[in-house]
Amino acid sequence: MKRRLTVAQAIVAYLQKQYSGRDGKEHRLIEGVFGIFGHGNVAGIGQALEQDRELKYYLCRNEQAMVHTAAAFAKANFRMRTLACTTSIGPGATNMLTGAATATVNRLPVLLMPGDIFARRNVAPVLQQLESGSSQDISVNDCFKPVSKYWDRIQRPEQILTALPEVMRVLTSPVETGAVTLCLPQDVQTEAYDYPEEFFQKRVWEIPRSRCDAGLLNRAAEWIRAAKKPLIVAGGGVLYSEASEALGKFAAATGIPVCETQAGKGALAYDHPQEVGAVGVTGTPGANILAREADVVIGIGTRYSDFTSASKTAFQNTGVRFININVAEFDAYKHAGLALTGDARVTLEELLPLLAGYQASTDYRVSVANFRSEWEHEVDRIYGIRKEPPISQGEVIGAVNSALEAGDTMVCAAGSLPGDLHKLWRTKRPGGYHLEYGYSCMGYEIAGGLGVKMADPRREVYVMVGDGSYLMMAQEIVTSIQEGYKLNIVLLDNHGFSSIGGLSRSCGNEGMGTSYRYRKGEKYDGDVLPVDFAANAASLGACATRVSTRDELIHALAESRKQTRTTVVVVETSYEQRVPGYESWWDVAIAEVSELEPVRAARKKYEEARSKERLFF
Ligand SMILES: Cc1ncc(C[n+]2csc(CCOP(=O)(O)OP(=O)(O)O)c2C)c(N)n1
Ligand SMILES: [Mg+2]
Repeated sequence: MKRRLTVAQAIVAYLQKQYSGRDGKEHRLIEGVFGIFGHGNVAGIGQALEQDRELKYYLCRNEQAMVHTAAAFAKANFRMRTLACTTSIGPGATNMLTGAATATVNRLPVLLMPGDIFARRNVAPVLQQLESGSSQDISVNDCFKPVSKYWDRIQRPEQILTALPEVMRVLTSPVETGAVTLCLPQDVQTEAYDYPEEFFQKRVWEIPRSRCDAGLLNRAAEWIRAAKKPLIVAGGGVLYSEASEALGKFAAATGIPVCETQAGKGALAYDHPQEVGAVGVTGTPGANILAREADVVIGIGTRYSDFTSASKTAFQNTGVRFININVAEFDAYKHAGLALTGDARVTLEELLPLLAGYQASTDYRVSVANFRSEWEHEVDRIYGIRKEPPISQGEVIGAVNSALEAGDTMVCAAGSLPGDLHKLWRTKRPGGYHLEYGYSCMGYEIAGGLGVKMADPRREVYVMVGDGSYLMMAQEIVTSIQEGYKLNIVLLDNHGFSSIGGLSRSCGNEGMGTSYRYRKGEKYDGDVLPVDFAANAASLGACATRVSTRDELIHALAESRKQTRTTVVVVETSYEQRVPGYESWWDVAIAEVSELEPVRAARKKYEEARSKERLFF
């Protein structure tokens, strides 16, 4: 039996039959398709989506944003489901590049289908075509190659018979996943072919729980038994493997403390007795002191970014050894680790019996408990700051944290918020803390919040966004209103880039280009720019309020929760009052020579700090 369809119709028919499966549960893998139409897709994929409504179509405002929405949707679904994205050729396509990089860096599955120039070629150059004198086999879509985990261009209708299964394999591979780009020349999209009927039957892509080598597992148990100061670093892989319960049991049974990366935060609830909070550049004092002294570090589902490793200065014990549980061999071997290549949940479940009778020493467990209670006091102190307006960011975080119920999710991505949230946020359940900090992409916040809401519309989603990020990409408020996916957006207006301003000053400079003030001669030293964020949000259709005191903020958050459409609470916050760093450092290279004394002083300190960077062999 054959079905005569266009390439676009066949893709749409195929995608709706693809499922992911794990632990006996099945999920429709591609929940729907976001897209903006142009001549490169309207008559192809657009036509197919319009005639076959099984695969739901969503309109967004910006192609970069829809990729963030898809990635956030996938992250909130622990990578069991995702969304596809269709664009026209040229700028519509390349607008997705930043989103693709964000998804790939964060190891999140997204399916991108940019339109492409005519395969037939005779009408070239078509509108928006990049020409090349050295090859006709080139288009702007070639830019997606380095940011995609799979990249293909369909030149003939029958090619999708072999391309689409590869697309699905990569999307559902816990090791390989990331952005998958399928370039669709605009003429090929509309060409018909007799596709075999079986191609459109339901297919379930089982996401395996791969098991680690038994010998290596035994060796890991020996290393842990011999350890005096073991420490677990929980990364995003713990969440994607849905291994929180297994980790909680492992930590409770062994007494080994657990610290968390940005992607791993929420792996354990903040009140779990072994949970010592954020580690690395934006870590808590306890976690960072434990990391500095640890003799065995058990990294679970972490890629050891510089924020986690404090630019390779976090682990200072001369004899430190790493045991890395990771589904990706690539990550498992990092830091010369004993590579337990396998799924986090089953590996923890199989490792625990090998540690029967083992407990971290009483002294060690007491010090963990002390670090925990000291940190709780510090969070209370920062949440409890009562600054005159403009109020402090720490207070705002405290107020928002109290406004959330257990099932809700907080979303953020860039600026000074991620570091403060990593330290201060009290996460109640896995998935409750959603930070895009692999790419820390300004503009992810609202678009990402939409994806999180779509993943489970029953929950309240709180988006925390700086004024800089908001100005970069706020337009998906319109999409949230059109689709009826309500977001609670909290906009922290500190009139500029407090994060980069602080960084600039710590490097001996004066924070050039980081404040939203009028130009006065050479500098932006004038009055604050009169940007009215509440009016801006209201003009997009949101329910917007402006507050200045903490009490007003708490009231506005309560009101916002009751609303059925997207709300934006704008709160002015202090540019200067910052949450400090604790026991850590980040390598941002400082000018080796300068006319400015503060830069020379910063360089001197930098060289001292850098001497602590380690290589592991
Ligand atoms: C797309 C993008 N461009 C630039 C940066 C570099 N960057 C990181 S934070 C930041 C400023 C963010 O400003 P805002 O959202 O107001 O947060 P604040 O620093 O004030 O907390 C910049 C420019 C980035 N992370 N992403
Ligand atoms: Mg700001």
